[in-house]
Amino acid sequence: MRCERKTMQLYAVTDRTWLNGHTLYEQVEAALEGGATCVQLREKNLSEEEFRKEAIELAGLCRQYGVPFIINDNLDVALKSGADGVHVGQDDMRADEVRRRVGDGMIIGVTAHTVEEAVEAQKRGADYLGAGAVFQTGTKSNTVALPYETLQEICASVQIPVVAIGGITRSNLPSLAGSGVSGVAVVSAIFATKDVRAASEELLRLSREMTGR
Ligand code: 3NM
Repeated sequence: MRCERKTMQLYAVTDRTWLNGHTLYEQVEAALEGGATCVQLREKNLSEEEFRKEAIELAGLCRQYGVPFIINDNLDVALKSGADGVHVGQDDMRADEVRRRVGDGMIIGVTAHTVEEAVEAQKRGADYLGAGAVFQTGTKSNTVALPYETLQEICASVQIPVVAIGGITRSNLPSLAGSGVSGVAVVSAIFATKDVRAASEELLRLSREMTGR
């Protein structure tokens, strides 16, 4: 398996909205120090050149910590930066097309909102699924609200790990217990905090309790 369940335990997804005077590199390093088990670089407004430069730096950082580094959506950047994988949404390229482009070694993550999308993504070669939005979030617009039961059904319908995303905080994280998710993917509950390292430590502890690992 290209993606182990424990890799999904605390998946930190970047967002430069909340840099708070720090660089993204510093923030990601703090998240890694706090125990993030996977990092995704999610950039919606950078030029290709800046995106690639940032990706190369962060790929090196994550390698030092032995943590997989995933690029959101941009295959070229993923391939040119030495990233470990790429994450695509339902409106992006299909997993089998991505696989043809990136080869066998890379992790492919796919966002799924329904059982059908989940099963299809697994069939097409996805290594893990992101399922959300499990709670209301202001971080991403147009998210689809995913009831707990649907999350449970998605987890039961595939063999690959499923990571929950969307609006996850330290207070609502425990309520994901029993859903079958392998962990949580988090943007603001890590990066919008003053102490990114402490937030990651706390979320990792809660995520482990939630999955019983
Ligand atoms: N994808 P926060 S929700 C990037 O539902 C992303 O697919 C989502 O940010 C989905 O942890 C989301 O701050 C944003 O709520 C998650």
